[in-house]
Amino acid sequence: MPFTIETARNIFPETLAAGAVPATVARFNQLSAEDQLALIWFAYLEMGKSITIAAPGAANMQFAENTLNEIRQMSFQEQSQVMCDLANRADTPICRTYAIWSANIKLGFWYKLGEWMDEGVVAPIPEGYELSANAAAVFQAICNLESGQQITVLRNAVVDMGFDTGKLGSYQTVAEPVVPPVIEAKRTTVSIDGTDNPTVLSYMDNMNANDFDSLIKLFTDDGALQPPFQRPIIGRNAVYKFFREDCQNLKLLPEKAVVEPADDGYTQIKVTGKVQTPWFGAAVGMNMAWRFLLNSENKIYFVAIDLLASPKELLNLAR
Ligand code: 45D
Repeated sequence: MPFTIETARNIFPETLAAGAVPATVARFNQLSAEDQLALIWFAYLEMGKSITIAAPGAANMQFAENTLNEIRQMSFQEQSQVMCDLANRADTPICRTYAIWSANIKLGFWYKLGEWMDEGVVAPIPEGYELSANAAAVFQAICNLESGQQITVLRNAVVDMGFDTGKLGSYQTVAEPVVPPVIEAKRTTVSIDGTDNPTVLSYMDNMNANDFDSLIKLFTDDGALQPPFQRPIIGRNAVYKFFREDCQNLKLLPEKAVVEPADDGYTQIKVTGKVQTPWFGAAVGMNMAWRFLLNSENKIYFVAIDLLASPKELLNLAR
């Protein structure tokens, strides 16, 4: 039987993803807005002791600037209300504006608010704020995660805030401008222990070079990409849009792979290795797997990207 996207999702079923991430985010989302904000504040301070986050570039901040300035002018009480509204996914103009921003713009927005909270320009978490027992337990759970999982919890918490885009009707997303691809002379090439499949190697090299036009040509028209903890993004156009909006300046560091034939002349390849985000650079290496399903013409029909449960999983190349 030929593959469908749904059956393709099950290749390499032994792959153990970091289930602690969605579980922690679900517990976080049950908390009151006040607890959520205080908890992220404490988690952010705690994390800041060991890793620093890179300041977002100007190109990244320009779209959030008006909203940030609007918030800056408000009283402390109004500012706290805006932050609670975001956590509550309320229907307000700011929550609607926020909802259509790319993940990086949302993160840059909070980065700035965090800075302003620190400087006393934006309402701080009240001195002596005590987390509820549940919130304290979630905070502890976050502290116990490895750093790659911690930053994913924070990112997912931020991305989930704001008005629900599902209730917006038709809308256009707002994302930072696409940077030009790295020039030929400055490109790097990966090598992977266990495969020299040209499609897989080009996937890594093109992503590292921000060359999304070349990257997308590696996919079939109906091909799909499944980001960590998400449903697959299906079809060349949608995947291309995702690359341009959410995948700039990543660093993929694949290490090992296993290759095996699948039905209908397809080939399945599992690669494990590290990924760095521009927000934290080399300070955080996320343990990742790529599960590729390539058709007989060596085009990508499906690739899933998983955040792994532990470093031990990097060695799990079971078929
Ligand atoms: O609420 O092959 C305050 C794909 C308190 C593509 C705050 C990929 C109040 C294909 C502190 C102010 C993309 C899938 C908040 C590969 C409050 C592919 C602020 C994978 C919120 C490999 C909090 C890429 C702040 C991956 C400022 C896995 C928090 C990328 C900031 C992963 C948190 C990237 C930040 C990750 C988190 C980035 C900046 C996990 C960034 C995380």
